[in-house]
Amino acid sequence: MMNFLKRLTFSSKFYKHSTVIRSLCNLNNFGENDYNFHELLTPDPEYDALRRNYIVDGRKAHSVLVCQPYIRFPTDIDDKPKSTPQLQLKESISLIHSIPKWRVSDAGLFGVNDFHKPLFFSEKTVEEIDGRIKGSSTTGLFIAADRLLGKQQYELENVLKVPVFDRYSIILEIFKNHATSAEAQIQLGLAEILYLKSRVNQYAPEVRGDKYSTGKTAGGSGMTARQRYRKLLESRTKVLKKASEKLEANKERLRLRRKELQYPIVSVIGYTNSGKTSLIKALSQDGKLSPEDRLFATLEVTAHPVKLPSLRKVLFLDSVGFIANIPKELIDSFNVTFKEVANSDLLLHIYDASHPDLANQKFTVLKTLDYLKFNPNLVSSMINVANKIDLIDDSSSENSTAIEEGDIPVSVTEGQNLKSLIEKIDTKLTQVTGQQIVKVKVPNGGEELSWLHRETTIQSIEPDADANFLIVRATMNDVQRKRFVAYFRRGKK
Ligand SMILES: Nc1nc2c(ncn2[C@@H]2O[C@H](COP(=O)(O)OP(=O)(O)OP(=O)(O)O)[C@@H](O)[C@H]2O)c(=O)[nH]1
Ligand SMILES: [Mg+2]
Repeated sequence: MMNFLKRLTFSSKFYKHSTVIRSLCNLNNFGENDYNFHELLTPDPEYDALRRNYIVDGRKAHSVLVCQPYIRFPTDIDDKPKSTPQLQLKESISLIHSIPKWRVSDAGLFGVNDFHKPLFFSEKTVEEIDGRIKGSSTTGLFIAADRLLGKQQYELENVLKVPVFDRYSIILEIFKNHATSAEAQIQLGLAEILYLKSRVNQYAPEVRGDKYSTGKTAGGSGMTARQRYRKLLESRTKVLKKASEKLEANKERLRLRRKELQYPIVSVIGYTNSGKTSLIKALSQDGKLSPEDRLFATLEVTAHPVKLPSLRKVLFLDSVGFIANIPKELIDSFNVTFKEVANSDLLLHIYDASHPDLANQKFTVLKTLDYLKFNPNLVSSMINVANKIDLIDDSSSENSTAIEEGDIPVSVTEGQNLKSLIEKIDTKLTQVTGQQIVKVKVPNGGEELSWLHRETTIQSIEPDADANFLIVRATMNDVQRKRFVAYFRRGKK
């Protein structure tokens, strides 16, 4: 297996453009030299205080009681596959474990009739939660609903005397811990502001004043706390939007240069923790990639070169995973990342075939692609990869039957079936790009070679048995192939 993988990766022996490609691959280096993104992202003490008060105080390690709400008597019939409250609770616990130093002190399911009560839960349930907090080491409460109303959060914190988090704020905190590049930080910053705006509007910060006032600029400004916070958020939004536009422009430049060089882009997408980074690491042998058993380990887009069996060179893009029940604002904030993925030649959808909530995860991925308005042709040509088959022990189990015909079953960690997958990618790329690797024998140092250099992407050049000739493999579409034949075989026209 290792030999097979080694053959797929770049061999510098006859690989002319490798330096160019490597520099093109470094997507995080998107012009930071000519535009100081990091200066824009320098911490602002007042903003940080606001963030800590209204989202999560990331400086504190918390022991968290995870409350998974579920509707007792659901009435709406939709086409969504039914996840169970137990599975949702499991995912909520994983979210907490994805924040460094946080742990789960207690967890449970709590039935509700709707999500609109002033304290979110009934008074009786709040009493029960209060008892569980007092009887444990709990320092924070995670109500695993997409989003709480500001007032609900405020009232609950008043009664229970611990900070209360919703799903949106917990995901923001996980992102914050993984956002190392300017790309991730800009997009996360925009997602945070949307959350903070709704909090500031709903909460009446004046009321929270004593507990949450940042103190510093209150005196003498003549503004209420709410006005001050709004102003702060508006000015930060402007700065981040400008940075985001610059980021998008740089990405577009990078995309056009790649297009010129005719390197097809294969984006690996899928539910968080399904094995996207692991797969790209296995195919590219890129030692810098580090898969982790955490949700949202990867946030920004990174590109990784791979040479396929046809000797075609492609770039694999790794990026952020999808998750169910995520507020739309959070997806919208990552539009630069998703735009880049949407501009791929081919999508590889990798799913964890051993996961008990598989149907729901697959549904979430398709729904998200739909929401992001991905080109239907791109979605219909997507290759589905059923990963982690090493964890399915019974071939008649529900999960194993959920692998649909045409999906490629693999185990990335065991290196199982990756050869079939890579061959399928190669064939599919020929279909979707119309480009083929054409092998031609040309005179050494002749005009044909210059033409190929100028008009096509040369994949490799090897000496022929006859020293007067070279064997060249070049990527060409149909038009280029016909022009080459017309130009050199039938006389120059
Ligand atoms: N058993 C098993 N585990 C796997 C396999 N592929 C990946 N994993 C594990 O699954 C976990 C998640 O892998 P990643 O590659 O980080 O997943 P990801 O989709 O990039 O996750 P995010 O970036 O967080 O969205 C890691 O602990 C991997 O070791 C597989 O084929 N079998
Ligand atoms: Mg990853």
